[in-house]
Amino acid sequence: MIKPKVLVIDDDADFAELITATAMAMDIPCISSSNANHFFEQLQAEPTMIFLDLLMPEVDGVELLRHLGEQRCHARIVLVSGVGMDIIVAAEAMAESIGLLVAGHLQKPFQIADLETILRSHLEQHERRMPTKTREELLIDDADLRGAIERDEFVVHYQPQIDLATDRVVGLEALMRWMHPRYGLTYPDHFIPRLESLGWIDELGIILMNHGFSDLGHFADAEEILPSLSLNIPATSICDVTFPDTILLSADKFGVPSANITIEITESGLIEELSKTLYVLTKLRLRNIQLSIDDFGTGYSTMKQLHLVPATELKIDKGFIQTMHLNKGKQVMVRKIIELGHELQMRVVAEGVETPEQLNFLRSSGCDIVQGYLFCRPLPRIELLKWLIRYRSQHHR
Ligand code: G
Ligand code: G
Ligand code: MN
Repeated sequence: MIKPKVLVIDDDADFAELITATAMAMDIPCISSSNANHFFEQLQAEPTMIFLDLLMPEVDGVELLRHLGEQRCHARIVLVSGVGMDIIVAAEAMAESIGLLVAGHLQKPFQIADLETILRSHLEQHERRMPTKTREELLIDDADLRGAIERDEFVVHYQPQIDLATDRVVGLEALMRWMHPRYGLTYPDHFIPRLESLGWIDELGIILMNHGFSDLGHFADAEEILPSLSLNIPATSICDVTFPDTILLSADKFGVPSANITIEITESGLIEELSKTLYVLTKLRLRNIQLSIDDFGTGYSTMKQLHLVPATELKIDKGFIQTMHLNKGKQVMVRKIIELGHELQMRVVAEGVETPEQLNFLRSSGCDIVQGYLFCRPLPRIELLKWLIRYRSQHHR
């Protein structure tokens, strides 16, 4: 029996067959179910994508979503339905609110091309993350993590940020990976939460700074202007009053001007800890370190809190960018976030840009800077250097 990667649940045999056949033609093993029992049996095979019909005579799709949420299903979900767009959007929001990953939707009758696009994005997602296993499969114990810090098994990958006005690379986001002795390249979701709960995340921050600042010098040679380096720092580290001195010392050691450093803090972390972090944030800004509100749009900041944060940059969460073609409401949000950022004198960065359509929309909406797989994946230093040289020769002769 094949182990399905894609699972379809739809009472309409024609649609189920269409999705199955299209997936199989793309070499993606796929199985369909028309009833809930069979569907949950197939779920044991841990498919990576699920096409789910919202409206079926016996079970309703929202009920199935709730079960998937309870089972902590990791598959990316695509809602398929003939119901109105407003209902699909509400169902998507509901799925996301219970921790499911929504990859998009298909409104019946849909174009085969749209189905293929979703399936292709699924393939790419998996090629990219192939070395990584699911959270349950990776057994990382605390001693491994301690050893990783001591042996410096961490590597930093960099993803370019492009200024839409000039097409130049103006920034690089540093993203940590762990070269695990047994599992190979391991992504942050497998070790950051653990490091945070062990209280070792500040040590990772220092490793990140030292790698990042030392590498930045190499990138300077490939670019006329020194790009800025964006570092993801958890709000808990920003509560530490010694943080500004730590980062300035490290920057100084590697000759990195403070104006070329951007600290990214997630919107939710920032707002929860605002009273504790304002001291450090103000201190960083006084020394001209840039401050970015990451994953903007996913937290719950109010205008009152937002205008107090001395941020220089707003980073629109990739969740908005990646689904905005499906959702007029998200397009409005993106445009309004850009306006809001500009009104508050911040530059606005969009992350997770994957398609030319997304890029065009962002350009016409006045977004300043873009970042995403459309341009470049996060890459190791040497690979990024090659990319920068190629990009420059293509864009700025
Ligand atoms: O590529 P990606 O899987 O790297 O990153 C996943 C998440 O991990 C992102 O939300 C990013 O903010 C976070 N992350 C990446 N690198 C670091 C890091 O060095 N420190 C912290 N605290 N978070 C990081
Ligand atoms: O820190 P933050 O949560 O913003 O982390 C950015 C995350 O987004 C990293 O995990 C990075 O690898 C990922 N990423 C960067 N560009 C893209 C993209 O175009 N598509 C997707 N799906 N993820 C991206
Ligand atoms: Mn980030």
